[in-house]
Amino acid sequence: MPDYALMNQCLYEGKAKDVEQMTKDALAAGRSVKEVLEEGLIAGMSVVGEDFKHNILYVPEVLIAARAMKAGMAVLKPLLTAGGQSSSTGRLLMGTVRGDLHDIGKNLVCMMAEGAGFQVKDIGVDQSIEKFMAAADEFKPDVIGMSALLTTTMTYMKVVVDGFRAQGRDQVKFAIGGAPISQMFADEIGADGYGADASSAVDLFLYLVG
Ligand code: B1M
Repeated sequence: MPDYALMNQCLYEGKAKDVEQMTKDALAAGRSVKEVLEEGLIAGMSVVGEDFKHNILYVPEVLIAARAMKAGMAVLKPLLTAGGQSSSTGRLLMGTVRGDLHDIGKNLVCMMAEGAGFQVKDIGVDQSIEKFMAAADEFKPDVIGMSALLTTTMTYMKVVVDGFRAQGRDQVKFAIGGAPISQMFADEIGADGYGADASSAVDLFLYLVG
């Protein structure tokens, strides 16, 4: 059994190389991607989040922990995206909304959607409605997924949904997610659904492309 407590501690301390190696070792020991992701990486990041909230950790330390998390995710990426070669399930445009720089959760959603066969265009963080619209014009997505981690940026999701609807672009579906997002908020802003985590986000995308 991998020592997930140690892996969480290494992530907390931002030891990217150790996290990367432990992720490889856990997979080599036959542990599932889901287990390694949830118990090794996400669990470590939750402790970071708690200590960040209580001013035990500050932005620089959290950034370093995020880098370690990404090192582990890079090992998992080929496995999470495997099986998506046909890319015929649907087209997904993903971005984190304006003012928000958090991208770890969004990246996971993108990887898992790719693994489910979606063609994914990730436009990155801090994206304005103009950027979503320009990318949608070019990529012609079935679903637009938006991520927000801050209570101050989640309201921008409504700006994007309203902007598309105001132009009569009703055929594209909107899926939203991120730590402060709920189904109630999705209903409130007229989004087509909410994903609590990356795998329920993919279930939602599949449902939306019907
Ligand atoms: Co920030 N941060 N942060 N941060 N940060 C939070 C979000 C916070 C909750 C921490 C805390 O106080 N406990 C808090 C927000 C409080 C609030 O708004 N109520 C916070 C704050 C305050 C801030 C700053 C304002 C701090 C400051 O500067 N004083 C600042 C804002 C910067 C900005 O964006 N403008 C800031 C900065 C940062 C870093 C840059 C240091 C770093 C981000 C690095 C990066 O992403 N590249 C960071 C981090 C790492 C966090 C925490 C610790 C971890 C987030 C994370 O990656 N989690 C976070 C604490 C927390 O969330 N508990 C925190 C792991 C990830 C797998 O989970 O992102 O939730 P998550 O994604 C999940 C689901 O939410 C869902 O699926 C994912 C996988 O299961 N999901 C979707 C996400 N997006 C989806 C989209 C979908 C569907 C599902 O679309 C359909």
